[in-house]
Amino acid sequence: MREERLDGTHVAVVGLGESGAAAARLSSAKGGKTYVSDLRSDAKTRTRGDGLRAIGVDVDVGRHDERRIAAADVVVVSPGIPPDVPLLAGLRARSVRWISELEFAFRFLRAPLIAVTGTNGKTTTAALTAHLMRTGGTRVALGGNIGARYGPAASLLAMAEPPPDWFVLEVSSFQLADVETFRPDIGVLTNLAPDHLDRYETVEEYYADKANLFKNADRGSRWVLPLSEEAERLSAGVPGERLHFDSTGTGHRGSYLDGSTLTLYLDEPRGVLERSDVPLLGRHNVDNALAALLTAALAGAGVDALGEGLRTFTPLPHRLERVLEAEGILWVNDSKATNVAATLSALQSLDRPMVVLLGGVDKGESFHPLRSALRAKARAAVLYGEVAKRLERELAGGTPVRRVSGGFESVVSAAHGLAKPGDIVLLSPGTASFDMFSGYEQRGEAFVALVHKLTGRTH
Ligand code: UMA
Repeated sequence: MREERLDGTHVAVVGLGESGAAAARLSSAKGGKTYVSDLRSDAKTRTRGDGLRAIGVDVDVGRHDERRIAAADVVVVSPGIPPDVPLLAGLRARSVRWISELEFAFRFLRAPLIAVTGTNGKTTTAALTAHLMRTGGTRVALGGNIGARYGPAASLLAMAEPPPDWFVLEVSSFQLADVETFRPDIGVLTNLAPDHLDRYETVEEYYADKANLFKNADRGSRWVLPLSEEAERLSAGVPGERLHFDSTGTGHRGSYLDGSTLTLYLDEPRGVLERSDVPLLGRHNVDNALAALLTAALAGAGVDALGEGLRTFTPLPHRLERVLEAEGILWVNDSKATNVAATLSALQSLDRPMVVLLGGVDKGESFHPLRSALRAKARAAVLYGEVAKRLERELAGGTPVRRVSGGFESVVSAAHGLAKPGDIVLLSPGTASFDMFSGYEQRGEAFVALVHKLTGRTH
């Protein structure tokens, strides 16, 4: 049910991160009696709390008032809070139901919605879809899980005045976990692979949350799906129109590569753009582009706008980002690859000999799955950081490796020394960066700066 106002309704928001703060703002703007709490009491959380108090929200930092939360009419839980924390266990014991911030925001969205989920490629697909639609003249509000750098949390978007023509939301499994009425007009599933196994006990549980994308499907729903067994299984029997994107098959309704042409097939096949004119590296990005163009077409974008939008899209940093080409060597920043699956996907999707930079924190994940792809594609791997010794043991006997201790500059410079004209130097570390950096963004930025320095190019 779509809501207009919350006057007199007691709303308790759990968590005061981006999404909790956004939900509290939305609740307050709609007249709800709003209470928000967070176990953290660091300066950032306190400052956020002060900002909300100023608009009349009750705020607790450093504690949750469980009885007060249990007594609220609506309880909104932030996505990063695992279901087994004491507060949620307590609420469950009292038979209190809660909803995700996504569900809460959805109830106030006053324009059609595209929701993009999947294990990888969500951010690129959501951002590209929004860009293609804007190129066609549609007013689009982009946000959700995508992160503050690219768009606000769903609850802030829901406050947009006047509302846009379309909302495009990136949605995570955590946000889909506690939805009730959530129903996108167009739902996009990029792909499915195991992930977040620190939160879910089994892959099935993770997929089950993803399947909530389809929970309120009806005959008017439209689905943009990959041609994969898992996606078919997850969406089996779901009502609505189903269209597929696939870079390997051809001829199905949806989108595909016809030779080297990205092709849209709704009423009849229409060539949209040559692969070489799409400024995105890597094969998996062809799938992301096919998903985005199909979605934007379903939302009304014409073939000319799709071609123009694909050509003019600025790739997002840290995701197979082309840094520069110098001395015949192409430098690629894939710092967002913080797990082995992401690195594997990068290796598989590039087609030149490579020197690969691997390393960072030891998260305990096995690196064995990288061995054959490295052997097939990599001239050498440069290993660094806390996990370097284990990497060296697990990759022994395959691709030549060089373990580098010392700062990141020596790591990048070792890669430079090993690369030959025609090669790619790929930073796709396969793990987190916290032993040397504040996060993957800082790691990627350091890489880009060092590449410019080493090649003598201005940044
Ligand atoms: N907390 C409590 N009590 C507890 C446990 C936690 O109060 O018992 C508090 C924490 O101290 C924290 C808050 O609850 O302050 C939880 O915040 P959060 O982790 O939900 O983070 P937000 O800042 O609200 O950011 C979230 C998404 N983060 C996660 O899902 C982990 C952001 O996605 C998203 O951009 C933002 O909402 C806006 O929608 C980030 C992400 O990494 C980018 N997502 C994951 C991914 O893409 O893989 C799912």
